[in-house]
Formats: sequence, structure tokens, C-alpha cells
Amino acid sequence: MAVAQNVIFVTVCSLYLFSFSSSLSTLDLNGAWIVSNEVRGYNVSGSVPGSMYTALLAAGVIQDPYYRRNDETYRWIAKEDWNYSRTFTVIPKLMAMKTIVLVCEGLDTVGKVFVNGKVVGKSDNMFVRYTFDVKDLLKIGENIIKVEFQSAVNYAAERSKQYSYTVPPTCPTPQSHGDCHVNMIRKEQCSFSWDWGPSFPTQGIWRDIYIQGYNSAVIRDVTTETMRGSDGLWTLQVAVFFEVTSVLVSGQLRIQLDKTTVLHVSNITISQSNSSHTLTLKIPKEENIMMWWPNGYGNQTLYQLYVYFESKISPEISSKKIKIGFRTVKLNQEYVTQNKSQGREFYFVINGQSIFAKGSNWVPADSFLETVTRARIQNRLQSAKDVHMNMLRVWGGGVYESDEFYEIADELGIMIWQDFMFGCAMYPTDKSFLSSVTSEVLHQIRRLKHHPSIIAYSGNNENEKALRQNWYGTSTNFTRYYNDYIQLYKETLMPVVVNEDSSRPFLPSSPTDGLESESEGWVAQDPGSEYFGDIHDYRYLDPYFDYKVYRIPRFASEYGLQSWCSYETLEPVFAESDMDYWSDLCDYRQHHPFGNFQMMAEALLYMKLPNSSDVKQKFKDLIYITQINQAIAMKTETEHYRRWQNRLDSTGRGHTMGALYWQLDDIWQAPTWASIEYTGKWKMLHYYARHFFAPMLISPIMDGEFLDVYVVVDQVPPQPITNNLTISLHRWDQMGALQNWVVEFKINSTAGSVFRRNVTDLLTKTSCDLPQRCFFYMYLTNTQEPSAWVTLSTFREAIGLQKANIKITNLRTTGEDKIFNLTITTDNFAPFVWIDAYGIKGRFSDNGFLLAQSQKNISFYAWESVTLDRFNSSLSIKSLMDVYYE
Ligand code: BMA
Repeated sequence: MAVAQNVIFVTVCSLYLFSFSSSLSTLDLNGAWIVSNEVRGYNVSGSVPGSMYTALLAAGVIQDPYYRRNDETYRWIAKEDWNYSRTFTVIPKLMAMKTIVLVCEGLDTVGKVFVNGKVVGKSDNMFVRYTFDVKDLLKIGENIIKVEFQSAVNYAAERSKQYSYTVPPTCPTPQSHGDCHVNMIRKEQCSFSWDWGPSFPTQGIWRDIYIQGYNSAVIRDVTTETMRGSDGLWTLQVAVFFEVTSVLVSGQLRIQLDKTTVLHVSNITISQSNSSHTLTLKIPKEENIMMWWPNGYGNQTLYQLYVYFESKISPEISSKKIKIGFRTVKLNQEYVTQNKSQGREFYFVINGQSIFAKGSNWVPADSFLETVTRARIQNRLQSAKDVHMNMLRVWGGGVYESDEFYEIADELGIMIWQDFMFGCAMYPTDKSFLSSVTSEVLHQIRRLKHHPSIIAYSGNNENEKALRQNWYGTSTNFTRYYNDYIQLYKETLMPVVVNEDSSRPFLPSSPTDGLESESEGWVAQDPGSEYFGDIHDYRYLDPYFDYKVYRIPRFASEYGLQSWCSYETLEPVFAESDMDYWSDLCDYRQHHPFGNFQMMAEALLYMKLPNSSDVKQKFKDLIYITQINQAIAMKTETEHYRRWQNRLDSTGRGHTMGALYWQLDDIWQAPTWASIEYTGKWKMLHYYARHFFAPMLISPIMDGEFLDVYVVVDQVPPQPITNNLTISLHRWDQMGALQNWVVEFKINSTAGSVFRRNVTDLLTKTSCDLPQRCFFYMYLTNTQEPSAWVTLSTFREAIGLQKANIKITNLRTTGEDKIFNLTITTDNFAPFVWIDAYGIKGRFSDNGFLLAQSQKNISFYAWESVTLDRFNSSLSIKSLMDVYYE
């Protein structure tokens, strides 16, 4: 008996495992295509997914588009129309299918699709999946497919001309060296340039393309929603969206969790007009579901969900597998106090746990999206996780990212705030535009909904604020643009979102006052108020190292300061003669108006400027200085937000529960707000993020006459935790502490001051006669970590800082592959110690730090194999005083 049962079990498993490789007939059309332009006579091979730029590059027609001013040199490419064509073979088995469709997961953007010379359909939105019926046009044997794309730049210009009024902004600022009217086309908005990126308005087939034949039905999308009952048991809602042939189709639908648990089997009937099936399934207690948690709060348990449909018409199986996670999400927007004028909360609650959102903003990782490999996404998101981030906002001027992006975010516990792709503009609202948006939102939600990492949607980037604050001169005709805004976001986009996915909060915009914006008619009087919703906050000439300049919002979803990327990252795209901070190319590459000047003006508030007489050396030193600016600014601002998470001021400001700085990654090699360079190399800011986002943060501030030391933790500990903090006073010109204070403190909330003393009192009876001569350094007494420092003046005014002789000693391999250890020693205190492994991909355990001990151990984590010798010869080290030459 037992034997027989086993046999049955094995058979069932193998049947379903086998049948998972669906019996539909699919013909993959990715791979080599011909990319041509008749006017100029180009006919090159290009791969799909891809764009005409990478095809021309591979064919040797153009050089690295990122090299110097090549974006300008190659401007002609975007003004031409490019064709994509190839042949493919149809076998009788495919031809015999009742329905045959061409599925285009992403056409970029305005295209006409031909099969064997006949038009099968058109596209005008890169964010929509197009499915065209091609059955009647195919023949057994060789067939030709061609997509004639139209220049996106020309199309957008034409649309703008045809439109009955101006939809601003018409063009980007001149510093962006970009193209105009991008808001008139449903395409990656930053592909016409941005203040951190070039204009490369691609054309091409940017996602998978295939032909699919079936006799009954095919599963196109599967969405899920997870709900937790008061008994702790989970309910899973699964919706299966089919594409059905022209007759009624009956068959068996089977849903399975992981390899073993069959959640549901039933017979269903579907048709073209009734093509989806939704089920609400109780997950048995025995499954013992483990929840999905954001990074830092628990594991990211994921379950494989298999959906099979076996039709009765012909034994045809369509299947889909997705990975899901069980979690709940809520956005708390209750009033903060009974006095409603004090505003509303704004924080995410995952599985009942309030979360302080720590992270940044994601922009497309390349102008040529086809080059963004899984490995690159994995590397960037791992770098986010490595610095304790738990949230990234996929910003609304880029693209809905690839499936891989969200899969990796699910695996790493990075929550995603997903904008819809509208940014920094007003938009048209003609019928065809709105209907295209409807298809886009529907498609994207059905594609993305099952990802546990996505915790919120937001309608657009900065359009509520732009309209209210008249960024684009719309105030003379406010009602027109307001009506457009309402029509697009409130009446078109939002109903689709709510209908398709009510399991996540939907926000009208970012920044927005959230519920308050909605009650004020969707365009609040003060979008980005400190009392409601989220803010975007930029300040370029304030003393960025002084926390008092920053606002006290509920949630900061954007704030940032620029820096230059490393010399190493610039080398492949700059000529020798460009390697001067004030070179024409440095100016050209800077898209943010006056950005390079601003960085210098900022630096001067805090430090003296480097003075090497060697132009290249000075450029290197200035890059380093701008990275210090940026790191200190983001540290000061982020810690300020974290300190405010559990307090309210007398007007109701506070309870800040999110800090997403602008921006995580780079689209090319340029001065931008990013903390990770185009190559993946960490800027100083990214190393600082590892400290300011740490689960336990020691955050000292100078509050007037007082040294105030806060401790911040991510969660209220179940039991108060007692610990000891050592605070020591140092003189810049003398290694060793002048005085130590050991403080016992108790953590029973998420943030609080543990030490507050008058500085003059602390300095008396020490040899620190002037504040400019000294700094405080502090750490948990037992572990030495986390540590923190605070100076009593800017570095510009500091007295007694001396050049430090910093050495790398005892460089060694560890037992582990790709990890090296080293020790650094110093004879003087050294601020902003920067260790560089030139040409080696990887990261240090720490960098950019104030070296306050005579020695410190550091590790290097290489991302690719490298020998000890090569690593050794790549190393260099410097600190602040090294940029000043006698
Ligand atoms: C905000 C963002 C981006 C921009 C950034 C820096 O406006 O939403 O549009 O790149 O600031 O200016």
C-alpha cells in the first residue's frame, strides 16, 4: 500500500513539473535583427531587446555615446526613423494553431508593425504590452517581421504642434542639452535628458518579443494579494488573466504553492469577454507561513506560486510561476493630535510594525536599458542593502523597472515606492493619450502586483507641486491645467489603480499632502507641507552641515546635494585635457544650472579649497571635496530626520518616518546627486549611509551651547536596553583623548537624547582652550561601534589639524574568496580618510571616516576575482590635509 501511494505521488509531481514547460507553441523573436535607416543608408545587425544606439555601436558606426560630447555629436540619430526587421520560420505545428499572436512586451515607442508586408498594428506607448493577431498573415516557412519606428523626438514635436494649447514645459533647461516635448509621448521621460542625464531618445524593441500560438487560452498575467486574519491565518487572493481564442474554453485551473501544496483545483469556463478568474484561497495552518519582512526587520521568505490551466479543447496547458511573499501594508495617515490643524501622520506599517523608511531614489541605471543586466541590478540593490536601506522609490521620470529588478528587491527586502511614469511636467489629456495611459496602468499593475516589495503607488513626480507653485507658467490658465491634472490622475489613472489593486496605498503625487491633498481637491495649497505627506527638499547654498537649516517633515522622499564621480569613472569618457574642474567638458557634463559653482560655494562654507598647482591633481582633490560636501550634508539631514521620528514640536511638526535621499544610482558618468557611480563604485556618501542608516545610530549635535547626543534605533525594544557610551574630547593636534565621559543610558524608544551638556563646561579644565581646536568622538564603550564624531567648528576654521602620515599595513587575504583585510595606521588625527582601490570593482567596509585612533582595521569586498598583488598595487590613501600643498 505504502509503495503504491508513493508511486502516485511521484507521478503527480512529475506530471505537473513536466507540464509546467507549457505546451503552447512559442517562437522567440529576440536575438539578431536588422536595424536600418533608409535616408542615411544604414543597415546593421542589432540585438533585441535593444535600441538603435547599441546596434550602431556594435556595428562600429558610432563610438561610446557617453564619450565627451557624443550625446551632441550623435543627436542626428534620434531625429531619424529606424526600422527593425528579421525573418523567422513558421513550422506547420504553429501554423495549425487556432489563434496566433505576436506579443511585444515593450516597443520603444512609436512604431508600425508589419508581418510579411502587411500592417498588424501600431504602438505609441513604451510601457504597454502589445498583442497583435497575426494568424492570417503568416505562412509556413520563412516570414518577415518589420517594425518601422518613428523618431520619438519628431513625434513629440508634432504632437505638441497639433495640440490645441501648450503643455509645458516645452523644453528642458539649456544646461540639460536635451530634446523638447517629452511629455507629449508615453516614453521614459528622462530619455530626452534630465538634470543628471543625457538625451538619448532611443528607438527599438526594448523588451521580449515572441509569437505564440494556442488553440484555447493562454495565461497572460497572474496577480496576488495577501491578507492576514485576526487568527493569524493568511488568505491569498489570486487573479488569473487569460487571453482566449474565439470560442468558449473550459478547462482545469490548478494553483499550487511551492512544489507540494495544491491550493486549488477547479473546472472553469472562460471566453474573450470573460477572460479572468479570481480566487480567494485560505492558506492551511499547516503551511506555517513565514512572513516577508523589509530588510532589517526579519526574513524575506518567498514562495513559488504555480498556476496551470489545462484546457479540455485540446490537451493544452498554459502556466505561469511567480514568487510571492506574505505581508500586509498600511500607510498611516491619522491625525497626529486631536488638533487637526497639526496635520496627519505619514508612515508605513508592514505586518503591523511601523517602519522608518531608510533609502534613496532609483533612476534608470543606463540610457540604454538593454545594457542593464541582472548582475548590475543585483549589485546596485545589494549595495543599497549593504548600507541598511529598506526602501527605494522608483522615480516617475524613468521606467517601470524590469521584472528582475522587483524580484531582487523582493529577495533583499527593499520596499519599493512605485511612481507612475509622469515627472516634472503637465500632460496632455486628449482621448488617445488617456486611453493609452489606461492600458499602461492596467498592464503595469498586473505585471507588478504580486511583488511583496512594492508597498505604495504614487501618481507622478512633482506635478502637484509644480502646478500649485507655477513652475511652468501655468498660473495664468490655472483652471485649464488643473482640470487636465484631475482628468489624468484622479479620473483616469487612480480608478484603474484602485480597481486593480486596492491592497496598497495610492498617493496622488510625490510630494503630496496625501489625504489632505485629496480633500483640497488633489492640488493642495502647500504640497510638500511639513504637516502632511512627503516632501522633496533641496537647498544648495545653506550651511548643509547645520541640521537647523532642514525642515521637519513627516517623510522626506527626496533631498540631495551633488558631487562629482571619481576620476577613475570619468577616465573612459573624458580626454586628458578635460580633467580640469573648470574645463568646458566639466561644464557641459553638469546639467544642473550652476551646479559646479554651487559645489565650490558649498565647500567653501565648510573647508578650504584644495590648492595643488597641478590641474589634474587639483581636479582629483576637488572631486574628493565635493564628495565630502555631499556625504556630510546627507548625514546631517538624514540623522536630523531619524532623530525626529518620535517627537512633535509645539506646532505638530515631527514624527518624521522616512528619509529617501536623492539619488541612489547614476545613468552615466557625470556630476549628480547619486551615491553610487555609473560603474557601481561607492561615493563617500554611500559609505556614510552605512553609518547614518545603521540600525543603531549615535547622532551628536551642537545645539547652541550644548552637546546633545542622541541614540536612534529602528524599533522600540521589547525590554529597555541599557548600554554605555564613551564620549571623548580631542585636540586636533594631539593624538589621544583629553577627557572621557562614560554615560550609562537606557533605550526604551526609537530616538532620544542620552547626553546633553554645556560645552563650555565640558571644555573647562581641559587643554582645549578654543572650540576650533577640538572635536568629540564617541562610541559604545564595549564594542567601540557604532561610533560618531562632532566638531566644534567647521574644518575651515579648525586649528591644529596636521598632515597625517597614513599607512596601509598588514594587507592580507582572508580565508574567504574576494575578501581582503588591511590595517591602516596614522600619526595624526585624519578627517575624511579615503582609501581607493583604483580599477578594482568592490567596496571597503568603511571609507571617508574620521580616523581617531592610531590604527583601524578595514576589509575590502571585491565583486570580481582579483589577486592580492593586483589589489595591493591598486591601493592609495588620502585624507583632508593632503589636498593642501605648501
Ligand atoms: C527632483 C527630482 C528630479 C531631479 C532632482 C534633482 O526634482 O524629482 O526630477 O533630478 O530633483 O534636481
